[in-house]
Amino acid sequence: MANSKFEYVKHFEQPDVLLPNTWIVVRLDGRGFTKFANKYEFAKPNDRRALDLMNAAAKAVMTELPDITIAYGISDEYSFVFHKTCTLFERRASKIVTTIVSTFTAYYIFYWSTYFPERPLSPPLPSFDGRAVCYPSVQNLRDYMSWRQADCHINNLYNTTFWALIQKGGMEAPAAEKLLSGTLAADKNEILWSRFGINYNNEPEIYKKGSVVLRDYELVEPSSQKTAANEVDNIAEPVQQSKTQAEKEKKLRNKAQVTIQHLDIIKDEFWDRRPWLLSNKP
Ligand code: DGT
Ligand code: MG
Ligand code: MG
Ligand code: MG
Ligand code: MG
Repeated sequence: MANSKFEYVKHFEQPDVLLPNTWIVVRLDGRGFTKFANKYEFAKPNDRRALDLMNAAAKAVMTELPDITIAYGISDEYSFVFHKTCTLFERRASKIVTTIVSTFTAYYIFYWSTYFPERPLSPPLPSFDGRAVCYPSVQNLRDYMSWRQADCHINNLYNTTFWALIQKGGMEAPAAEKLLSGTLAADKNEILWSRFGINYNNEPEIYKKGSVVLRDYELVEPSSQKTAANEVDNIAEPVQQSKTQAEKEKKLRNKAQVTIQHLDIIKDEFWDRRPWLLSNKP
């Protein structure tokens, strides 16, 4: 059948395929959540309900999209990682990003009443922006994940100290800000301990480390994975999986429960114990 005379408009669509053989990270972030958090009176500096809601939405996204290898969330943001061999939507950036962001937003709103039963949502409703970035090496990907977790730590230590000075110390915000300006981590730990008897190490892991969402497979003993390469600064390129290993992993992945944990993802141990996360797939 002849094409309609209108069909030429299709040629205006531009390809947006993400670079092959690279790790894809989709990061979403709440739009205007400073205002949103005030509207719904989120606890400061951390609202456990708000974080649990973010985690519930991320878990739902991971369950619906088995291509996602791992996800990491802090504050109003979440990063979703796709293996470098992933071929979801032919790696078209806009399809991947919009699917993740709309699925996440839909579940955020769906689960809202579970976590905030006494505060019904009213417009403007929560929304999220999203972007996809390609990382060519395991080192780059791990540095990305480390960057987000380091941010979590830096922000949380600052915010915990800042709000202790205000809520427990009766300080005004500008004075607290001035006191903290130029301080190092050790200074903030000292302020928390000497003024408020707070040992930062005992703060909840979810606040200090953020949230890792992953499929719960059998863990590898830490010692059996230790190689000389892991002990130097550079992260070794991971091992190649055989075809049977890859098939076995796929089966496990489809059966595995998605779990949320609050672990150190900067150190090697996390990745060494879960070699399937970064291994080369045939
Ligand atoms: P954006 O992303 O450019 O549209 O603007 P915002 O306002 O979302 O800024 P962003 O994403 O840099 O920072 C996240 C904001 O969300 C930050 O102002 C604090 C707020 N927020 C996130 N989690 C919590 C929480 O647990 N408690 C409170 N009180 N606020 C939170
Ligand atoms: Mg932002
Ligand atoms: Mg935001
Ligand atoms: Mg943010
Ligand atoms: Mg369609």
